[in-house]
Amino acid sequence: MLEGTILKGYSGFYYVKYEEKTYECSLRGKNRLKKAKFLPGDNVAFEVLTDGSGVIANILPRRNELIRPPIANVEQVIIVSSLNPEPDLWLIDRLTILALWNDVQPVICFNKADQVSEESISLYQAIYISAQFPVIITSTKDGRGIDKLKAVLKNRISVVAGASGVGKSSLLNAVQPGLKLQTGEVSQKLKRGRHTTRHVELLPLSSGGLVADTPGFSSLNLPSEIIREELSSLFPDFQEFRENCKFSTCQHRVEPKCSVREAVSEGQLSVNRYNNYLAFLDEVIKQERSF
Ligand SMILES: Nc1nc2c(ncn2[C@@H]2O[C@H](COP(=O)(O)OP(=O)(O)OP(=O)(O)O)[C@@H](O)[C@H]2O)c(=O)[nH]1
Ligand SMILES: [Mg+2]
Ligand SMILES: [Zn+2]
Repeated sequence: MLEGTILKGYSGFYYVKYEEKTYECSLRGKNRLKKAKFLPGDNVAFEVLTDGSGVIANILPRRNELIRPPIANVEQVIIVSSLNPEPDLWLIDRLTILALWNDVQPVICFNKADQVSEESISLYQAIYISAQFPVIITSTKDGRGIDKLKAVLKNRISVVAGASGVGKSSLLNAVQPGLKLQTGEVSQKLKRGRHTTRHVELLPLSSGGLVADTPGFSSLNLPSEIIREELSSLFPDFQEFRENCKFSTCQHRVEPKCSVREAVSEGQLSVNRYNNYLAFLDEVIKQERSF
């Protein structure tokens, strides 16, 4: 019996990577009867038959399970924004919350660095470094940051996320040219045209690691299970200040002796991050009421 990782499921088969090989596996017996739902990223024990194909015997416990994209055991999400047009900090902050909620490490990637000045790069970089996230500055045109991205992806299971057109697929192609992911015009046209089936798939990188490209999106809901008292725990930069708020249930909005608000007014926390926090808090409260 071997232990491998599912890269994708496709018309009844699962493609399972074990070391440098990918095995086409089927389900037999109880797994097929149960219609067990296996996801890319799942670790499975499988048996190799004489014809070289495999049979999945069982699934190993999951660390987590994302819904969009449906992938298991994701360790980090590369949140890609373009520097030109300006990055959407609202979307970045939402994605970091979703990631942390699912026990996934967010990595912030600002792409298209070839199109803006060093000053504006440092501005955005500073916000997210002080928010305590790893930040990578990239350009697929002049190649900067690609090695850094490659190093971050190495030996981990990652998902690349962000708005449409920010360069997600281009970045993965730059990390590994053999991937030949569709980018730019073609990608746009296909999306608007007839229904395109998009199979979720983990791509093996030759430097080690698995990564999933995702189509861009424009809207994104916060997890409906978050309650208002929990939201600020998904802002790592608030952590050291939260601990000093007078009330342990402080929501850092109007409460007296709130260290988070003090930190914002003293410039120790980003006003932008704080304002997004307040807007997300309203949203979380509305969601709570609708249950
Ligand atoms: N100037 C510049 N253009 C880039 C860079 N990276 C990507 N692009 C361009 O941006 C456009 C969109 O790139 P894609 O890689 O398709 O973007 P995407 O995020 O995968 O988009 P979706 O698949 O629609 O979500 C293409 O025309 C790329 O050539 C970059 O670093 N600098
Ligand atoms: Mg793409
Ligand atoms: Zn507070």
